[in-house]
Amino acid sequence: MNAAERPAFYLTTAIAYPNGAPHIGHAYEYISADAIARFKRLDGYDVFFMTGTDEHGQKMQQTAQAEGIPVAELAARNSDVFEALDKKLDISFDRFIRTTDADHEVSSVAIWERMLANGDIYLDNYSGWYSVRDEAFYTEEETTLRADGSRVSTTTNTPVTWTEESNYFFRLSAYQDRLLALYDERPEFIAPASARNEIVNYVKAGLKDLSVSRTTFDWGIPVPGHPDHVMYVWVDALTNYLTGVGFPDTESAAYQRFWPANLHIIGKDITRFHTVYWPAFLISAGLEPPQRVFAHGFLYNKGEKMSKSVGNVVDPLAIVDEYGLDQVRFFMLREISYGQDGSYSHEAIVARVNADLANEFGNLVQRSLKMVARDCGAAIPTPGQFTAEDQAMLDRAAELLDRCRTEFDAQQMHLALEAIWLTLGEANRYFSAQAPWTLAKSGTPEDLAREATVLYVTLEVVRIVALLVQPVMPGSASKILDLLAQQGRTFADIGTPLVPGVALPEPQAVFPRYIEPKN
Ligand code: ME8
Repeated sequence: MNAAERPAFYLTTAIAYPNGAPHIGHAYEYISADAIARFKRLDGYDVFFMTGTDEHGQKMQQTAQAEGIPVAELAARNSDVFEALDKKLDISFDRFIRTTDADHEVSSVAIWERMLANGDIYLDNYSGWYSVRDEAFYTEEETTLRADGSRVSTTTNTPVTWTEESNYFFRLSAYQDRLLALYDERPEFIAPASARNEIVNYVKAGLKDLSVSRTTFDWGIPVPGHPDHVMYVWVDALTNYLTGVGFPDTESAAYQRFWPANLHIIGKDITRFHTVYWPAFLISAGLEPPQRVFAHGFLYNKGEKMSKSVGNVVDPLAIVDEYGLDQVRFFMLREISYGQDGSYSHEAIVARVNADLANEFGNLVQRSLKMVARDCGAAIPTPGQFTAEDQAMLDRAAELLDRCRTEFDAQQMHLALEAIWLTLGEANRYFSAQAPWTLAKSGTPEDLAREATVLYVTLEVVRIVALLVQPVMPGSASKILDLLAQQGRTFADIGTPLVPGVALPEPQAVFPRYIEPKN
C-alpha cells in the first residue's frame, strides 16, 4: 500500500530546552513516543513523528550569558547533543525541528497574525511573578514566600521574580467555556484521567488573560510590526507542531494529511500549556485542536528527584552503554505504568534484563533454535497434527495483536508488554511440559515427529512475540526474526505462519544476562 492509501498518524514529543545536556527524563519521553510511532507504522499507518528543541526564551539567554557565549551558539551546540541522543536511542523521528529553523519563524508570525485578526491580542501593562526556570507566569496565590524572604512557585519550587512590562496579552479568559466544551465533547483529549481532572478543575476556576510578549530581552521571534517585543517562548514553542506539517500553508499536502495531530506526548509538568493555552490559541487562529495530549509521569532516581546539586543525575548515554539499548528501552516501558511516575535503579534494570529478557525470552529462543539446528536439519520443522495444548498455545499467541493494539492506542505500553510476557511464561511452561529433549532422546519416529511439532509451535510463538516487540526493541527483535529467516515483518504478517522446510541460520544468543562487574 502506498502512503496515500494508509491512514495518517501525526505524533510529537515535547521539544526540549537545550540549555543543558539531556537527562533520562528526556530519554524516557523519546523512547515511549518512538515505540508508539513504530507500532503505528508496523500496523499500517503513514506516520509522521516529530521531535526537536525549544531554543528561544529567557532561560536560554541567561544560560548563554552565564557561559559567556552567544545564545545561538549554545542553542546549536546543545541541540546537536539532543539530536545525537535521539540517534543513539534509535528514535525513528521524521523531522527534528529547531525553533530557530527559518520555516518556524514564518509559522509563528502567521499564528500570531491570525489570533490578532480574531481580536484576541491587545497591549496592556503586565505586573506579576515570572519563573525563568519554568518560563511561566504565576499569580501571587500560586507562589510561596520563604523564610529567607525569597519567593518561589508553589508547585515547581523554582524562584520567581517580580516583572512589570508593557506586554501583548492573549484573551484567554474568553476561552473558558469553549475549553470546557472541548473537554466535555472529547473526553479522550487529555489523558491520563488524573491530568484531565486537574485541568478541568483549573479551567472551571476561571482563566486570566495571558501575557504573550516580552520586551526585557530579545532572544525570541519578533512580534510582527512591533520588533521591540519578542513572543512569549511558549507561543512559539507550541507552534512547532504546526510548523512541522507545513503551516501556514493550510492547503499543503502535509497539513491536509497530518493536522490535527493525533497525539502530543508530553511530561506532566507541561500539561497546562498543552491542554489550556494550546487549544485556545488554535481555536482563536481558526485551526483544529490536536486530538489527544498524553502526559507521562516523571522518572526519579531510586524515588528521588534528580538534581545536579544532589549529584544523582543519570546520563542516558551512560546507561545505554552499561546495559544495552534495547534493555533500557524495554525496562522503561515495562517497569513504569505509563502516565504514572516511575523510578530508575540499577537493581530494577538488572532484574528486568535477567528475568524477563535473558530467562523468559532469550532462553526460550536459544533452546528451541538449538534443538531445531540439531534435530530438524537446521530448517523450520514440519508439524504433525496439533494437540489441544498446541492449539491453545497458538491461539493465545494469535490473540496478542488485538490486545497490543488496544493497549498502545491507550498509550498503556506496559500493559501490552505484560500481556506479551504472560504469553511467554505460558510458552515456557508449554515447552517444559512437552519436554522435546526427552522426545529427542527416545528417538522413535513418533517421538521425533512430536518433537518437531512442539518446536514448530514454540517457534510460532517466538515469531509472533518478536514481531510485536519490534516497536520496543527494534534491534533485538530484528535479530530474532533473522534467526527465524522471516522476511515479512509488519503486523499484517502475523497471520502468516512459519513455512516448514525453510533453512535457518546458526542460532545465536540475543539477550545476554547482565553480570555484575567484579571490582
Ligand atoms: O518543558 N522525567 O522542555 P524541558 C520524565 N521546552 N520526563 C521529564 C523529566 C523527568 N524527570 N523532566 C522533564 C520543556 N521531563 C519545554 C517544552 S513543548 C512545546 C515545550 C519532560 O526540556 C518534560 O515534561 O524542560 C517535557 O515533556 C520534556 O521532558 C522536555 O522538558
